[in-house]
Amino acid sequence: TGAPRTTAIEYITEEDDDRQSFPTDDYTNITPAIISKIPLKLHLKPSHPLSTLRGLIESAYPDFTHANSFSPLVTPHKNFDELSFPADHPGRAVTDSYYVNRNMMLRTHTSAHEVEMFSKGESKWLLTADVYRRDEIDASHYPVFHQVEGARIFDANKSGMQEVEDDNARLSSVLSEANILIEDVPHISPTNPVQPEHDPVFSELVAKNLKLSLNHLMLRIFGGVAGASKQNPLRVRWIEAYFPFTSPSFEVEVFYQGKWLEILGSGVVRQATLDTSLVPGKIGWAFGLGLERIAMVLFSIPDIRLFWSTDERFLSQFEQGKINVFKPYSKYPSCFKDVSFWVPEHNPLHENDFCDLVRDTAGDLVEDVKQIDHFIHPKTKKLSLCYRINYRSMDRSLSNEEINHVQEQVVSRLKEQFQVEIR
Ligand code: FA5
Ligand code: MG
Repeated sequence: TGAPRTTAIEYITEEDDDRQSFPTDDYTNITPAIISKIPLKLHLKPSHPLSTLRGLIESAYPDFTHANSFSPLVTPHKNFDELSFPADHPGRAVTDSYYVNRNMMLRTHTSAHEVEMFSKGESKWLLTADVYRRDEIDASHYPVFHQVEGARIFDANKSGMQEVEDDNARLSSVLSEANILIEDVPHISPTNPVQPEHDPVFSELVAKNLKLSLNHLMLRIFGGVAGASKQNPLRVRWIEAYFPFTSPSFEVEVFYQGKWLEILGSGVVRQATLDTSLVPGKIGWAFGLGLERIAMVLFSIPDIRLFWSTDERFLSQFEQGKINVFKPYSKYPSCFKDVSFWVPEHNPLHENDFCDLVRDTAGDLVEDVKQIDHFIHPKTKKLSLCYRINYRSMDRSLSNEEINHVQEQVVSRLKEQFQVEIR
């Protein structure tokens, strides 16, 4: 894309003032707007809803190691290869992930740290962190969000499996008393197979432990606020899924406020991951859960940008450890601007490139971006696109002048970086 090719990228590392810089190359697509999010660590900000939710999840796993200060800069090897992603997986593309350069990227999921954690000898752990994905712009998508990864491994032998069975008995008895209704799928099936390296009996026991453990977590998170009762139990639905680094794999959805809400991905850890971690003779599970979507429904937060607000009218409403309903202070008027242009044949423009340019120019003043027109000129075969950018501040009224100015900057950067011809 249009990022500078020669200057180094600087960012502030975990050890506060320690600046690191990286050379850029043809993969570089990280923008200043994204770099500015790295030091914010909302999951650790006291009283922030994301921090409260992290704490609530950690309290459900008191005997697990809790890690939450891993740097988001990882190698593509760590984010993808260590987790058995194929070489041609779409997630690797510069259109989908943020690269500092060919050898360094922003993690797209917390699974990037699985091998690191297992290699340290950790057998029960949670890891919370910010993750980065290039995506569309609307009320539920933001290029930075937060995940909690959880994992547990056991000895793949008789005594390890006894440990699993004991834990399963304990969790089953807790759940049998609770107002929870679970729609299950088989632990193993032809479309969600046991790994060839695994004893199917062990794999089933571990998958069952994963499900019991997460059903218990859903009860911890939603049981209180959902006001579950015998007549109106909390509904949790298990679905077969696919991830390159687990098999069998599952997704979990929770029925909340009349809708099924996707909560997490999970599964029995691929043996290749444990082999790479140099922990032989183990079998276990992992899950990865997104914090924002859960926090939006728990705290009634209507727009994902609000998590990044520095407005006291937002921040002062929350208290660490407490789940309360957010009261919107005001909804300011929105204003949209359209931009239409011809895309040059030699320089195709991906929708995520356009969204990043808008995000980098307008920051959180942009509420959503939609493509409203797309056509190919019958004679010249040239592609024409029209995007509608919806501007709205969450904190104040915007003047027409201010929005026009931002829009002019969007247009001029578009011309400069992508050589488009404005219509
Ligand atoms: C993953 O990221 C896997 N690493 C999860 C996993 C871990 C599977 C361990 C197996 C074992 P996925 O892309 O589906 O999977 O994201 C996991 C969760 O993150 C989703 O269920 C959702 O809650 C959240 N999530 C994903 N994309 C977004 C987004 N753009 N905005 C907010 N939350 C998101
Ligand atoms: Mg998913």
